[in-house]
Amino acid sequence: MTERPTSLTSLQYELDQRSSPIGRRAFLGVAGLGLSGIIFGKAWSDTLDESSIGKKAAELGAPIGRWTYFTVTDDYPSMAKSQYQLRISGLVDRPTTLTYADLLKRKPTSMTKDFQCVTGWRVRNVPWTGVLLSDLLDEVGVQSGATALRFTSFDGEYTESLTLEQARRSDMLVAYSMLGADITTNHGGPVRLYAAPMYGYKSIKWLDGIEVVDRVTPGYWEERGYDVDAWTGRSNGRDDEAT
Ligand SMILES: Nc1nc2c(c(=O)[nH]1)N[C@H]1C(S)=C(S)[C@@H](COP(=O)(O)O)O[C@H]1N2
Ligand SMILES: [Mo]
Repeated sequence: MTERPTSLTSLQYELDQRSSPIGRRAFLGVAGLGLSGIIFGKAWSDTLDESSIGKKAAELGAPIGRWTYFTVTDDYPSMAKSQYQLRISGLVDRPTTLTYADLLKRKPTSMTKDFQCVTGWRVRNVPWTGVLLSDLLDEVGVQSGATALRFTSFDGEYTESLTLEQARRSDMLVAYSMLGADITTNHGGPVRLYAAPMYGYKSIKWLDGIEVVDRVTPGYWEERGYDVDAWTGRSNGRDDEAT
């Protein structure tokens, strides 16, 4: 298997050995997937909450709150802003391809919210800026019969989904800035999704396509056992505070 979060630190790896999210169903879902299966597939330990992760991190002398980059391919695909294109297709009145410059011309929306991975780490108060998904949907005109979105990544592997209702929320962002700067390659730049109320796996990196479709197609991790509706604190058997 080629799936592996290549930059996973040894700390994160050790923590994830103890702190993966969910129960048997997902465990079975990820079994046999190689390293990513190991990392995402261990049973959740009740004794390891966020603060004990912090304590463990301190014991190991490693920084916590440090962001862990993920990829399911062998690398972090890099793309110049000048080359970037976002294709919006499917059940829309006006199929559209937007460049990076086109996105910057649209009304910006900013929000500051936590980022929570389903494996347990959380980064607080992250500033994000981009274009609201709902603004883009209004622009292209969603046709009747559409119920969901399917997202693709230019890493060639990762996919995600949202229902149309979820996508129209005011905290679903096609983001080009995070932490006060352009989104870096490792974090999924130049453009990624930030699905604020959901676990990090919904926030697809290196976003290159949004297809409006008539049914939900489970995304990469969802095919491997994670919940399709990924609400923080009320999915995947977890009880984190909401993001
Ligand atoms: N294309 C792509 N998007 C992805 C992932 C990935 O491996 N590939 N990992 C997901 C998961 S599980 C999380 S927690 C976040 C991590 O974002 P980061 O790498 O910027 O920390 O990205 C999500 N989006
Ligand atoms: Mo994650």
